[in-house]
Order: sequence, then C-alpha cells, then structure tokens
Amino acid sequence: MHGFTQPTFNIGSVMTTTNKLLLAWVDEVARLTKPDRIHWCDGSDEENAALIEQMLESGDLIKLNKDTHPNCFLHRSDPSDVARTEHLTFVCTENEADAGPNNHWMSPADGHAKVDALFDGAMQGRTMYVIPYCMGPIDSPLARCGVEITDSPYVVVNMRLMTRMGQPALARIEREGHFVKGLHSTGDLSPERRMITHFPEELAIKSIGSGYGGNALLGKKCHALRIASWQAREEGWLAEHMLIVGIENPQGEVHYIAAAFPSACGKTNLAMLIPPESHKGWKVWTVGDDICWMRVGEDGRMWAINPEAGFFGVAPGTGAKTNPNALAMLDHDAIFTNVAVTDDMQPWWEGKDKQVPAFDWQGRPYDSKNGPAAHPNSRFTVSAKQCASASPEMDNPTGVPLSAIVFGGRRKELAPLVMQARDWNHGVLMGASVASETTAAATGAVGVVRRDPMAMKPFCGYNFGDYWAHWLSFADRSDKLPQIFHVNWFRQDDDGKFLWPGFGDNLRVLRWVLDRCAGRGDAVETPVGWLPAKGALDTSGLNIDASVMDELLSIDPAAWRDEVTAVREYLESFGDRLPDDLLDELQRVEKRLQSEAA
Ligand code: SAT
Ligand code: MN
Repeated sequence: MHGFTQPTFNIGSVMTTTNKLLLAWVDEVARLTKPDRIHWCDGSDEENAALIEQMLESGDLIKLNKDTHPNCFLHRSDPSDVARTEHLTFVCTENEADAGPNNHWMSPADGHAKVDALFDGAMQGRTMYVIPYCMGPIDSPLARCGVEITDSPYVVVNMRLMTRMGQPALARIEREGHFVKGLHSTGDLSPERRMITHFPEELAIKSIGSGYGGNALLGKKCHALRIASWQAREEGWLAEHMLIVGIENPQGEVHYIAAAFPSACGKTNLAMLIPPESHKGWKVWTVGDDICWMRVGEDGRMWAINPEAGFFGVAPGTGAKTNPNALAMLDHDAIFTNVAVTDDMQPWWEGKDKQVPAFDWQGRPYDSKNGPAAHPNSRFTVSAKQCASASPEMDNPTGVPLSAIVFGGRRKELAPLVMQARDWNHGVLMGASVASETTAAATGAVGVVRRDPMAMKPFCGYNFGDYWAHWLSFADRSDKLPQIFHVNWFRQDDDGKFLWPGFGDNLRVLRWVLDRCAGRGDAVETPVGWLPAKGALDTSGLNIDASVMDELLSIDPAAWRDEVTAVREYLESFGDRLPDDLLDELQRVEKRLQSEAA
C-alpha cells in the first residue's frame, strides 16, 4: 500500500473540521491521488503570501513591475490550456435525457471510472490543498458552500480572490453539514487526459488535466452554474450567466438589471460602465460581472446576488476608453494569466495603451508574425473590492431587487439594438432563442453563429427543455417579475463596421429599458417585440446618423421569418422535454410575422 501519511503541513493557522463527511472525503481523495502533503486553506494573508513565494520560486508566477503594479503577478499557462474545453466537459446523470442534448453525457458510473483512473496517483510529489469556499455573501440564505480539493497553488490564490474562501466558509459548512464537492488536479495538462465531469445528483465535480479558469476554479462555471442550475431547479430559484448592475439616476434612485451574454461579449465592461459625457448625474454600480443567483422574494420581486467575490475578466480590449474602472483596479494586487509584458515588466494586452510589448503571452520576444502579444482569452483575476464602481450592495445577504432581465448575443445582423418582450413567457422565448457568434473563451472556431440560450449553452447542468419549463414556471410564482429585453450591441454594416458605439453609450439603451419598466418610454409594437419609438432613445451628444438609428431599431420581417424557422427547428430538437407553452409562444410570433407579410 502507498505510504500515505496524514496532514503534516500547514502554512497558516492549522485548521481541522468536525464535519465527518468532509474528513472522510478528504481521506478518500488522498488515498486515490496520493499527495505528499495535505494543506487546509484558511484564506489568510500569510497563507497567500507563502503560496505566492512558492510559485515565484517554481516559476508558476512571474513578478510584475513592483512600482507600477505592486503585488501583481503573471502566470503563463500551458499553450494548449488557455480556454474552456467544452468537448471535454461532461454532465453525468443516471438518465441521459436529464443532461439533455445541450450537454455531453456519460453515466455516473462511467464518468467516475474514467476520471478516477486519471486521478489515480495524480498528486504524487505534490501538495493537496483543501479549499472551503462560499459562493455569495457568507451570511446570505441565497449563498451555497463548496470545498475544492486541488493540487494547484495557482488555483488556491485565484479562488481566494474569486470566492469567500477559508475559515468562515468552513464554519458555515460545519453548521449546514453539506457542501458541493469539487476535485481538481492539473494532471499532466495533456488534452488527451483532460476531463471536466459533473455529477449533479451527487453535487460533485471532478476536473483533471487543465489549470485554466473555468476548468479549474471550480467555484465558477462548474459549481455556480452547472451544479447550481440543477440545485436551483430543485429548490425553485435560478442560477444564471448574468452580470448585475445598479443604475443610479440624477435623482439618486438605483434600479437593478441582470444581463446575460455569452463569454467574452463585454459583460465585464457593461457591469463597470462609465456614463457618457452627456449623462451628468448618472452612475453605474457593479454588483457582478458574470454570474447571478436569483429567487422570488416575499414581496414578489426577483432578488439577486452575485455568488462571486472577484472578477476573472478578459484582458484584451480593456482600456482607458472601453473600461477605465477595470483598468484602474488592475494596477495592484492582481493576477494576470497569459498577457504580454513590456520590457519593464508591466502587463500588456492589445487595446490597453500605447506601450510596446517586449514578450508575448508565451514568453517569446514579441513578434507580430506570431499573432497577438496577449492571448485573446488572456485574463485578469482581481478582488471586487478593488473596483471603484463596486456596489455597496455586493455584500448584502438579501441581494438586490431586479427591474429588468436582459438577454444579448453577438450578431452582425438581424437582431435590433434593443427590444422588449410582451410578457414573461415571450421573454423566456427570447432568451431561449439567443444566438451568438463564438468567441475565444472556448477552444474551437471563433465567429461562428450558434444557439446559446440564455447564454447558458456551455453552463446549464441539465436538459434545456426542463430548464425552459423551470423558467416558464416563474410566471405562476409572482406578478411582479422583472421585464425581459433583448439587446445586440454588435450590429455591423456591409464593411464590417459596428453600427452602435457601445461601451458607455449602452447606458442610453439601459435607460430606455428602465423607462419601460417604470411604465414610461415610448415603444412601437413589432411581431418580435416592442422597439423604441422614434426619438425614445436618447441620442443627444451622439454623432450617429438617423438612418443608422433606423437600421438599428427596425426589423426585417423576411429575415425574421427565416430566424423563427431556425429557432423552431432548434427548439424541436429537445423533443418531448420541450414545454408546450414555449412552442405556443413561438407560434404566436410566427402568426404575427405572417400577418405582417399578408
Ligand atoms: O470559463 S471561464 O470562467 O474561464 C471564462 C468564461 O468563459 O466566461
Ligand atoms: Mn462567463
């Protein structure tokens, strides 16, 4: 038998747990993975400093310029491990139909057998870290806890920024007696031996062979979306791929919006938006930039929390014009992954500033022939506390009440700048119909249009048919639900030029959204939803042609008839799990489009 010994190593205060389930699981994992040492993470500053020191020595981290970027570090990942790998991501349920055609499926028995074979001995020579964490404010009834076991110190320091990690989370786990189990090892980083498996019926995750963000920081996509979406259905709430913002008007009133966009479509920029010059007295508060957990409160309104405590944002394109709030929070205490550096070791990426990169994301002397200096999916990790626009409500255990839910995709054509659903069910159809051009956040071709319902295609832990039924069920739970909208910032002209300026000017669209929620804001009815009436969208101070606004705010019924046909085909691929109410809704849109043609 392998000569495994019990924990001997702890950098910070020594933690133990009274939770027998947790102790037994840690023991079972140690027997399988055979680490040299076990370290229980307490989340302390001392622990973090010791881990960083260790990674500087091993070369896992590189120190950045301490004058311009104190406490900032660069991590260069394996070049084959730079994005989520959806084809290696599995949902393992007893019944294949429960995972649905939207997921890659394996039986739990097969999943465990395959992935456990890879975990066998995977931590030999390494330290096994046990990370208790809480997704959401530690005293929030909407929050949920998990424990990640990993052999990656990079994962530990990132989890510390992205979640509420350490002693308080462990205390809550001991109080509640249950937690999501996440097992992770970088393995040998080979894509051939990489698997990200989810066992929603066991509230468990096993991920091996990748050290990249969504594959390795298990609190994020694996727990807070795939497992949580399953839990949410069972418990009557929603776990969504949405940012949350508060919009403060010049009267000082704040209204909250949650918005779903696929990865790398500007959620972080929208969450930290700076109002345009013409919008004196307006302010945007960041509650979250990626994930939203929400439930109907006693007052009938939808209340939302951000389960995360930090931002794992796309670096390229983050600049003084696009996202000054993000740029400002990145000049201290941040971890960068796969960005380039200048010759004086400042982090650099395309769209940052006028500096010149000296070394690219792989550490090679920069040469434009090798492609961009920073990897297109290079990332920053930073605590939300460093964000100037961070909402004081971020830590509120009851969350914030939502006025609107916005769905969006990245589409060159078809979808107008903004439209409002007729009612909740129509809004669910709008969400279910979202399509978007793919981005660098996942491996595979970029720029291909694919259906990405509610921006949850890679993240819904169960059958989309059941998921839409769950969404529809909220109409019976309350008559004070948020209004639903669809936006598209990404329309292009024939030369590939964006029609809408985007960024700070997106506030103009959100203002119309909030006006509509307040029963104001002029709109015209179309077969696919309500669009802003001429002049209803404030374009003052914006240099944009009336003809461009017309193009952005009109629909082409013939193109929409084709779209609706494609949507029907897609929805019907979910067979008998597809809720009738969603098809009825689609039929109503089809009818309206037909009468438009008549
Ligand atoms: O999956 S990640 O969290 O690494 C990034 C994303 O796709 O949003
Ligand atoms: Mn995301």
